[in-house]
This record gives sequence, C-alpha cells and structure tokens, in this order.
Amino acid sequence: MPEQRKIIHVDADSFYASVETRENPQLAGKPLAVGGRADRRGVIATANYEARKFGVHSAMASARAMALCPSLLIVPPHFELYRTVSAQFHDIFRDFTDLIEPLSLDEAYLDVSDCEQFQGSATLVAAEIRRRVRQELDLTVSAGIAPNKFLAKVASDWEKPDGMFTIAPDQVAQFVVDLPVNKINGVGRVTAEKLRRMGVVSCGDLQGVELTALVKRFGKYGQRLFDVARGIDKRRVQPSRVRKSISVERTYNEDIVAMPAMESALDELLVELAGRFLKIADRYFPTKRVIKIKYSDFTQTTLEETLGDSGEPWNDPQRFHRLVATAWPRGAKPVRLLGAGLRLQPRGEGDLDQLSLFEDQLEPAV
Ligand code: DCP
Ligand code: MG
Repeated sequence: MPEQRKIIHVDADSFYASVETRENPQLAGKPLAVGGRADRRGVIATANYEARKFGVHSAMASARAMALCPSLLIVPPHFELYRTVSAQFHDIFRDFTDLIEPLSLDEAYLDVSDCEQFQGSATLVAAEIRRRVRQELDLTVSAGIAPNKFLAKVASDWEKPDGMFTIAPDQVAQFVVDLPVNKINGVGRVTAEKLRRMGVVSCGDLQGVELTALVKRFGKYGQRLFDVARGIDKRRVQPSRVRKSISVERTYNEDIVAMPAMESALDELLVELAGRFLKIADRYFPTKRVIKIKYSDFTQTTLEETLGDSGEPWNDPQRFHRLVATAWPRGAKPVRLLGAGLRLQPRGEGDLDQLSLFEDQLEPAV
C-alpha cells in the first residue's frame, strides 16, 4: 500500500496588506493596497479583500487600481517587517513539524505525517496553527489539509480568507471530479484553453483523456496532468528549497513577426516577472537576465547577460529588448513563445540592507 502523507498548505490572507493594517489599525475596513505610487508608474503588490471587490489585484498598475477604486489607499511596502512576520509564522510551524517548505514569505507546505499532537489529526493541527497565528501575531492565515501538496494548495484557497478546508483521503476521488482544470498549479490561460478545445473543463473530463494523448499534446507536463486529474501528486515536502532561477513565459496565439510587437510582449512579461520576483526578493537577488525564444518551427534559443553592479534595475526593459534583438536573428523565424527570467543567488543573512533596493522595484524602470 502506498504511504499516506498528511500535508498542510498555509497561506496568509492578503499578506502585506494585513500586516500594514495590523500596524496601523485605522486602515481596517477600507480598501487598501500595498504598492508603488500611481503617479510614478507603480504596481500593486497586493490588495485587501475590500479593494478586491473593485477588481484591484496583485501586479496591476497602481494607476489602473486608482481608476477602479478611487477611494483606494496605497501604502508603500515594508519588506523587512514582512520577513520578520514570516519568520514568526515559521516559529509556530516548527512546534508541529520540521518538514516545512516555504513557497514565499506567506506560503508554506508542512508535512505533519509524523506529528503526534492532536492524535495525529492534521486538521486539528491546522486549526491550532490558525488559532495561534491569530492570537500571537494578530493576523489570519488560511489552510488546506490533504494527502498531497497539489490538493493541499487547492484546499487552502477553498475557504479563503480566514478559512480552512480538508480533503480526506477517501474524499479525493469525489473532490477532483468537479475540480476545474484551471485550479491546477501550472495550468494558465493557454493550457486551459487548449484543454477546453479538447472538451476538458474539469479534472473529471481530464481523466477521460489517455496518457499518450496528454504526453503528445503537452510533453512532460502531460504526465503531471494525468496524475493530478486523479488527485495524485508524489512530490515530497522539501525543507530548504533553493531556487536557482525564476521565469515567466507565454505562448502566443499568433506568431510574433515584428520587433514592436515583440517589445510590447516582452514588457508584459516583465510586469509578471516583477510580481513573481517580488515575492522572493527578500531571499534572492538576481545575477543574470535570461530570455528564451521558441520559433514557429519549435526550435529554440536562449540568451543571458550578467547584471552590472552599477545599481542598474534588473527589470530595465531596454536591456531585455536588446537581448531579444540579439537572439532573435539566430533563427530569423516567427516566434511562438517568449520567456523572460532571472538567474538568482540566495541572499546571506547579512544582505538585509539591500532590501531597500527592492522598494524601487515596485516602480518599474521606464
Ligand atoms: N505579491 C507581490 N506581487 C505579486 C503577488 C504577490 O508582491 N504579483 C506579494 C504581496 C502579497 C504576498 O506576496 O501580500 C503574498 O502573495 P499571495 O499570492 O499569497 O497574496 P496575498 O497573501 O496578498 O493574498 P491571498 O489572501 O490571496 O493569499
Ligand atoms: Mg497569501
């Protein structure tokens, strides 16, 4: 019989915004975002749930957020504080297990299979973690409890904010049948659309597609789709995961054939990359810019450049444009996929002063 794990996925609710509200209680109940200034081309890092009702969300231009919600308050981020709070979350987690895998400052997987408290009930452990976070840190976290990482992460979103949801082993089969495929981590707009065209909307539909067909259509990811559709995910909780790079990429419905279109596609990717990077900027700094191009005939090329140490912003669009302009002629064919990324180096404990640098990055270089 396969080994049964008990995984909890914990995710703080509107994390930066909640911390700011805790520090400054008169912000409570008002639409609030944390981010860069609208008049300086800033972007939103996160918004509280009041602001989300107006359509405000992470990675949105602050100017657009103000247009959607004129009463929105935008406060600047305090990364050192978020990092401290994150360490405090982990102090609480460690009272239950050492098997903790952080995904970002406010998100982590916990493997509590060997935890003996609460007669081994992962649901009761999660409830206790939530209670302690509320009591000791005056913040709320949501939790998902399930036999694996994939389901735990879906579950933590199920009753968000300030909620928890358990998927017991004997409920998995039932749960996945109706689960929309876009809830699968990694299934973005493009993949969801491809699946829809195959008649697949839910994981139940996905179960009806043969493995060979999925692998043919999606490559290695096909196997992953096959497994998660059945609620299977064998990935272990890996305590101290070290990242080496971060990237975003997009496949275009129509191939890109001209440089101006390429540049605006790249600019969009950079906004997304900035959002992703900001979530881990306290722990890593970028060392290289990377671009990836896949041509219409599926051949591909990548090019990277080392970041100068002159304090230049990593997300300088001009530098990314130049990289693409250099790499593209290698193939001189229409482009179907474009990727932008960063090679990363973990920060040492002594690098904290550099954090103030990242406050600027909420205002992308023009
Ligand atoms: N973040 C960011 N840029 C993004 C996404 C997130 O700077 N594009 C930061 C701000 C968030 C924090 O990371 O507060 C955690 O991200 P989450 O995706 O968990 O979002 P929240 O915690 O804000 O909200 P939720 O309640 O949906 O978890
Ligand atoms: Mg969160």
